[in-house]
Amino acid sequence: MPEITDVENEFIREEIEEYLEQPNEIERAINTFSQISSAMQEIAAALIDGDHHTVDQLTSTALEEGTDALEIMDDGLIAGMSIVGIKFRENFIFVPEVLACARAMKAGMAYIEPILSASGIEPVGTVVMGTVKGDLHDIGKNLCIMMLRGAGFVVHDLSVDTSEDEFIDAVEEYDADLLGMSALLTTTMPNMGKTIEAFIDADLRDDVKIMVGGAPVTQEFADDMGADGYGKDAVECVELSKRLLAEDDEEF
Ligand code: B12
Repeated sequence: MPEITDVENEFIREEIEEYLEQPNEIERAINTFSQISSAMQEIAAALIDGDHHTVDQLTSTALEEGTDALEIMDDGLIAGMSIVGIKFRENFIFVPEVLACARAMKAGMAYIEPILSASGIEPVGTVVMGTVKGDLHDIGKNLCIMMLRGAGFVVHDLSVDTSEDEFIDAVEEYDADLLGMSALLTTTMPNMGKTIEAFIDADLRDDVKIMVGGAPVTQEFADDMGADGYGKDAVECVELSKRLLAEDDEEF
């Protein structure tokens, strides 16, 4: 089992020691950061520090040196954001600090997105994606979109705070095969179910496969609200989209 001393980056070691209190979260953080390269630890540290200039520069350098875009996304950016999430939850930092971290995440993603999107594959399906009404979190949704585009899907991004009608109109306008909804707040999660009901009321439920995700969403919640699928991260989002599309083809 790795120890805190196995985490090479001093800033990250201090963050874990100072801000993480739950034993399972400490263990997970030590496990993650002891296994990732020093360059990725530096990106994560700059993200946790909310330093978008450094994230920008380190991401660009890592790509020039041949680091895989997915490795930077998972080991640098998402790993860093997991510490930010815990500090925010425990009130060690507040909205302005989290916004600085989100800005740093976007600075890194600006390099990653074109790489993941430039697969040049024939479009495999059309997806409409949005964060549900009342919810302004878009980082996870944007990661899913990036990965979906990289896998050859055409994605129409409805951004955040998306109403039921906006989802319905977009699915009809783009003749989408799939609808993906994201929610990060327990208070906005029910809006996914309400949107599904709106599709039923509009007699459009059978025209589109609906998938849901976001940190508080679970498979059980997805089943209860009548979604066709749930994915825990962006990689699962792509796998799920392919699976739902294949099921759709079998049905017709
Ligand atoms: C960044 C952040 C913010 C930023 C958002 C910036 C932005 N542009 O997105 C700001 C500062 C604006 C913010 C505001 C608020 N936030 Co906030 N925020 C976060 C934080 C720290 C990180 C979220 C994040 O980006 N995670 C990283 C991404 C990569 O992960 P992800 O979103 O889960 O996405 C992945 C998967 O879930 C999945 N996925 C996501 N969507 C989808 C969709 C589909 C279809 C599929 C298949 C998969 C999938 O794939 C993604 C990639 O792997 C979380 C903490 C946390 N642990 O989640 C709190 C958190 C979500 N926020 C919280 C709160 C309370 C708020 C505020 C109410 C705070 C306030 N008092 O104002 C406001 C609400 C604003 C609003 N109306 O939406 C709480 C929610 C608590 C709850 N029980 O609901 C959290 C959990 C923090 C906490 N523990 O207190 N926040």
